[in-house]
Amino acid sequence: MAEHAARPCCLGWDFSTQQVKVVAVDAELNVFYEDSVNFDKDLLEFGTQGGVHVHEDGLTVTSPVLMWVQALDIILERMKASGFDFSQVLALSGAGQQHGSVYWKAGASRVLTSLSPDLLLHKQLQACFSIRDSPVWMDSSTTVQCRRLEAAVGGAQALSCLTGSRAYERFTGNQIAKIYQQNPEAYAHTEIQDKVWSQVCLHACAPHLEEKLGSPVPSCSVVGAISSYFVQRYGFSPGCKVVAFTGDNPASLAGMKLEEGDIAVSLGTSDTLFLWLQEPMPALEGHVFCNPVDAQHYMALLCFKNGSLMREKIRDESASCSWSDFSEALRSTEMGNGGNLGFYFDVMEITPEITGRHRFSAENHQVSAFPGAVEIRALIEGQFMAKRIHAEGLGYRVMPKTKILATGGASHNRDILQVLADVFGAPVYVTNTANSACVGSAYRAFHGLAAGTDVPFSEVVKLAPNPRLAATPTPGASQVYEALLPQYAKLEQRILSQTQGPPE
Ligand code: XUL
Repeated sequence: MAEHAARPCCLGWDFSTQQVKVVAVDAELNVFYEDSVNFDKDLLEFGTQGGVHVHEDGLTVTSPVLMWVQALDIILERMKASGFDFSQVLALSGAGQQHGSVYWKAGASRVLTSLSPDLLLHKQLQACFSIRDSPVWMDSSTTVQCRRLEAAVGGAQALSCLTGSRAYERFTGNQIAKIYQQNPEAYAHTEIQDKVWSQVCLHACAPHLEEKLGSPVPSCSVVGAISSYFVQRYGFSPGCKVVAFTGDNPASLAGMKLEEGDIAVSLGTSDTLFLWLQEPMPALEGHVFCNPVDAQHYMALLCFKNGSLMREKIRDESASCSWSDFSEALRSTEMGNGGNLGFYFDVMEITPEITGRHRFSAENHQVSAFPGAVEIRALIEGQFMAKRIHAEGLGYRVMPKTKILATGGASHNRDILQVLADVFGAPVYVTNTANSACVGSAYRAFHGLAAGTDVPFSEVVKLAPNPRLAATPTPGASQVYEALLPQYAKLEQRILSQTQGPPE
């Protein structure tokens, strides 16, 4: 099509749980093409729900690896049919759902170097995988392997110091350990490409694992030129560069243009925090990952399960099911809520592992109820204080240039964002992140092109749309919350010690 013609661009791919998505971004950083294939709707023959198969044990969750390959075929064929000019693609990069793993069978690299451009990929890669149902991030079947891994490295905190996270069922090391233990033949026939890993973790997972992995590279590395298969079948230029792919969370951080000291807060069904970290302090909660746009730094991820779920419940109970009454309650109560603090976890929280509702008066006495407006402010202040406390627990510090980027359903509520700005003492911006992993991958492709010249990522994405300012801290907010934050942290510890047995 005419508008696709003759525009030098980069492609960003996102292989997510429910779909594969692509965007094309031009040199002015405008997205001018996007498409997606939804696994449940467009690839009915695989019979997935939400892109996955939940097995009978309720713990094992996998996706057919060939479904992902076929989705790539479908998108590329559609792009070709629409007249997309692949010869203009300077570079591409991408992201995948984190922790999903693919097991190339010994000999697959030979097949990959001799692909016929006359056939679709999924026809040629049928026999190339030693495991056809790939474990994905929703899998929680590897508790045994998790405990073994922690024991092998000297405990959960030791593992976190080594890798950035204690053992989690969905993480790939434990998934590989399970495959080795339950299906040694498939493991033996697996070849995995180049990375370098912690020796003690490698040995704790499975033997000869390092041979199947290779050395990790900075995320902006060009890992090679595109395969001749894509050049011949789709008309990519042979010089089109492939920039290292990353996880969907790091790719979103890039897509949101997070910078040093920034924090992204996604206010959805559950709330998620991405932090830019300089000096991480790995802990028993949250995850520290490599930073996808600055190899010297890190990023962290924290998940809070009781997000909109709780906000909606309290809205129904204390604000007559009305968001405008909910907002009015926030406006009519003061910062700090007169010292009243609340913890609202109707489902077992992840960060921290607490359940139930716990309310405390200014004198630290546990009380069973608050007046409606106090309840609403206690919920919102409590949710944001918890975020700040747990972010700081991982080494995060608010800096004078800190921006908070808010996304997700609750980011449309200005009064909620005002509390966020006040609790963190930093301005809050809103941004559209519908495509952030995909767009972030295209930005990272541009960064990969520029990386040889040491241009920082922030310079590469200078022209990309900026987030919109939504709230700035109220004068006096920092004094209020500096006094209240230690109080909240202390009460959280008190609840934890009352609701949990002695530590293992
Ligand atoms: C992060 C995680 C999920 C997946 C979603 O650790 O498991 O956010 O990355 O695709």
